[in-house]
This record gives sequence, C-alpha cells and structure tokens, in this order.
Amino acid sequence: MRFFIIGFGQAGGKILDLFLGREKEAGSTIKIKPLAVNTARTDLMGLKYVPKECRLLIGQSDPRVKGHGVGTDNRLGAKVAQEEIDTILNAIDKMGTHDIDAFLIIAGLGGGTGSGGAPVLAKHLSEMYPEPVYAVGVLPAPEEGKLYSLNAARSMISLLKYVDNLILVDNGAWKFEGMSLRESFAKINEEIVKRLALLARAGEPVESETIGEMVIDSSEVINTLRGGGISSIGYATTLVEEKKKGFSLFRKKKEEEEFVENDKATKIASLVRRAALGRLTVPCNIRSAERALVLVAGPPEHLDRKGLEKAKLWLEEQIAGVEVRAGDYPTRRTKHVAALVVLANVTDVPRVKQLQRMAAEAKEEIESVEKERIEKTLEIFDEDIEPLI
Ligand SMILES: Nc1nc2c(ncn2[C@@H]2O[C@H](COP(=O)(O)OP(=O)(O)OP(=O)(O)O)[C@@H](O)[C@H]2O)c(=O)[nH]1
Ligand SMILES: [Mg+2]
Repeated sequence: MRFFIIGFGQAGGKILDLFLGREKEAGSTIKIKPLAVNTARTDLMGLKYVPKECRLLIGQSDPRVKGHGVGTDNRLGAKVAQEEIDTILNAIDKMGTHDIDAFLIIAGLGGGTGSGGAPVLAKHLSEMYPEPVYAVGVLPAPEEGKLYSLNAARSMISLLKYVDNLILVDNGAWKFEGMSLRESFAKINEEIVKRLALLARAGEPVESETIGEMVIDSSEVINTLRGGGISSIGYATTLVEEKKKGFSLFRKKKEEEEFVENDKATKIASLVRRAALGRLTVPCNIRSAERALVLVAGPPEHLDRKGLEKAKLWLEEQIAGVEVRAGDYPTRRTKHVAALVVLANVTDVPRVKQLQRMAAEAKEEIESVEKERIEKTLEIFDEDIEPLI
C-alpha cells in the first residue's frame, strides 16, 4: 500500500517525521512519499527525516501568520490553505503520484493549521486524483479546552465530507498514566506510527525467501476503507519464542506436528482478538463497524493461515457487517508477531458525540461573549449614531 503522506501542521508533521525515522531504522524498503506542510517555520525546521525539499511553508504573505502559525484559529488555517492550494498541489504533483495507491493526510484536529488545512487539501485531492484520500485525525483531549473541541468538531465534519475514510486517534483516551499530555504525545505518536507501518505493508513485496500464508492486495485495504466514515484501529503484539538449536534434527511425530500447528493457529487467532478488544485508536463499539481488515506480520514460521481464518470468522460475528478481509506479511526483521485490526465505518463513537456537544456549547459561549462585547461597545456611542454595517 503505497501512501503519499501529507503531514499538515505540527502534530501531522511530527507523526510523519517519526514514521520516516522508524522505517529508516528498520531498513525498510516500503515506499512512502512524504510532504510536510505548515504555517510555522520552526515546526518545519524541527523535523529530522522529512527531506528539506519535501517541506512546504505556507501563509508567509499573510500579515497574521508570517511564518509563526495560525495560533489555534482553524478558520485562518483553512483560509491560508485555500489561498495557497495551488502551491500545495504543485508540490504534490512535482513529487509524482503515478505510483501511489492512496493519499494520507495526518493532522491534529484541535489546532489551527492542520485542523483547518486538512479538509481543504482533502477536497482538492479528491477532486483532482482518482486515488482515495484518507486522513488520520488526532482528537484533542478534553482537558485542552472547548476551543480545541470546537476546532476538532468543525474540522471533522468538513473532513468527513471529502475523505474516503477518517481514521481517528483520541489523545484523551491515549494519555499515559502519570505523564502530562505533552509527554504522552511522543508515546502516542509511536503507537500511531506502528499501526500505519503495518497498514503500509499490505500488498507490498515481501523480503526475499519469505512467503506469506495469505497475501492481501492494496485493493482490499481500499475496499475496506471505501465509502467514507470513521475508522478505529486496534493493535497487539506478541514476542515469539525462538526455536532451540538442534531441535529440527529429530523428526517430530505426526501428532506432535499437529499440536504445534493448532497451537500456532490459536495464538494468531487470540492475538487478533486481543487487537480488536484492546485499546483502539478511538474507543468505539466494535459492533457498530461496517467492515474490518486484519493484518498480521511477523516471522514466516509464526504466521498461520488457519489462525487467520479463525480470526476472520470471529470478527465477522463481532461487527455489524459481514465484510472482513485478512492477510499477512512475513518479515524476518522482527522477533514479534503483530496484529492490526481496522474497524471501518464505526458509527457508535462516544468521543465524537461528546465533541459535538462540547463544540455546540463552545459556539454558544463564543457567540454570547461576542454579542455582549458588541452591545457594550455600542452603548458608548450616542444612540442616534447608526453603525455603518
Ligand atoms: N498525538 C499528538 N497530538 C499532538 C501532538 N502535537 C499536538 N497535538 C495535538 O494537536 C492539537 C494541536 O495541533 P497542532 O498540530 O499542534 O496545531 P497546528 O496544526 O500546528 O496549528 P497552529 O499551531 O494552531 O498553527 C492539540 O489538540 C494537541 O492535542 C503530537 O505530537 N502528538
Ligand atoms: Mg503549530
């Protein structure tokens, strides 16, 4: 699954940067096209792995921005993105899109630049390109306040109009025990990157001398995510035991071999179950999912077709719909087996409902404060003087 990833704003840029960093460390051959877009010069300068020519500063000519960000004003973020949409699209076009499977826009939805810019970019990309456009939207934690919630709600509603799928990550649900939200960010970003890395491996060529048990094509990921809506992702890993040396010198009895095979299948199935029932990127009712995708990666001798089929059957019973796709990716670069479960088009997401409520309250408060201010200002003047507009 070849992604053109656009990290929009600070959170989006940082997550993209970490993704590239982790892939580099792993000696990965997965192809990713990266672009970091921001209104803040320092944010772009802080990136380590996004090549310099893949960083784009926008909003320089706007006197309110001038390279310093939009200060949590996502309407200004959207305006700047709209004004410079040709510059962004040109940068994407110049990097080439002929060999990509999908666009992926990553942004923090509570801020200004990414929150406002991501929907504008999604709209234009979906109009211009046949490839699907996905977004990873990071929701603010409730403690960040009502303005962040209002921003997130506005951005989310706009994104849902234009993207083929919106994968949500809830900072509130992911805040780590005993850590401040800021300290948690680095860890949350690692979690996001692990999930995206596995998704990016679907349908990609495997390392030489390895074969998967059940190959999945990028079109199956696209089919799972099609049609819009919100997705949540589950993930679990397990450390595999290394085979003792010399063990294979003795031929195992048939029953023993069967036992090992069954054990492998059970392990895969329970790993997938753990991924689906554990902490999701955004907490949701798994029974409200329309479709699901299972991806398992790890050393080839620990992958198992029967296990995947078992997991698939189980998931089919859990979700609202019947479409569950499953596949694996063999790799010797790890001692872990990892399972990813994408729950697509989930409709029962409590945090989204809560955000809508908080946003409505924030909007009312802002409007009443503005009204009061205008009334107070008008009181200063003589009643005979009419305002111009
Ligand atoms: N998970 C995660 N969330 C982050 C990170 N940085 C910021 N956020 C969240 O993203 C939101 C703020 O978005 P930013 O990306 O910082 O804002 P921006 O797009 O740069 O916009 P402006 O700074 O307002 O111009 C907040 O709700 C934070 O909770 C990060 O590194 N990881
Ligand atoms: Mg910023």
